[in-house]
Amino acid sequence: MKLRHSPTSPFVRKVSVTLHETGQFDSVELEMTNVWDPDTDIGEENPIGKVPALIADDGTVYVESVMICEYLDSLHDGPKLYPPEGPARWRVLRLQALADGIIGAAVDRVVESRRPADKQWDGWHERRRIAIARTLNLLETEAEMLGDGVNAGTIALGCALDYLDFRFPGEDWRNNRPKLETWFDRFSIRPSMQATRPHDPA
Ligand SMILES: N[C@@H](CCC(=O)N[C@@H](CS)C(=O)NCC(=O)O)C(=O)O
Repeated sequence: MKLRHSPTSPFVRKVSVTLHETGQFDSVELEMTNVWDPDTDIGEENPIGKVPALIADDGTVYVESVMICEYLDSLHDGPKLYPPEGPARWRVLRLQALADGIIGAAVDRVVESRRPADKQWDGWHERRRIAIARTLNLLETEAEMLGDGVNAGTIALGCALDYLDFRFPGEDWRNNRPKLETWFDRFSIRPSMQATRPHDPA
């Protein structure tokens, strides 16, 4: 398998953490991809033009991080990151959706901030910033239920919070969210999280 990869993308990171947690990291070749490079060939494999994209051994291209993570979870025999059914499944999918919402809004802010100043729209920035804050406030009220386990939802949340630290270090999400902070401190020491910390390419 091959993963079109970027060391800064939180969507890619969810896939990388999933690969580590399911013991499959060594079976995947990473292909560094700068989707913003005008000469990128990402569109030849992923017509949507985004990372992550997973190219399976039979040549099938899987796109969208949620689908790639669940596909990878189907390929191993260990404890599943996606519960197969019932309330546990909906809890995990809901957390994954909320965390992906944070990631999407944060990535939008980063992309917007790179436009020429006269093309940026402050109201749009603010809309995304408020959406992130509201979602974090909700998750603070639920943080004690996150537990110490690893699943697709907690992976997405861990990647979301670390991405906020990476891209918005001056806007500490921890303020007034002590339960989320405590959860994150425990989750982020997992080897899968340590091995995949976001960094700008050299
Ligand atoms: N919903 C997609 C989002 C992926 C995404 O937006 N990736 C960014 C990098 S963080 C990207 O490739 N952007 C290129 C573009 O928007 O053209 C997923 O979950 O995989």
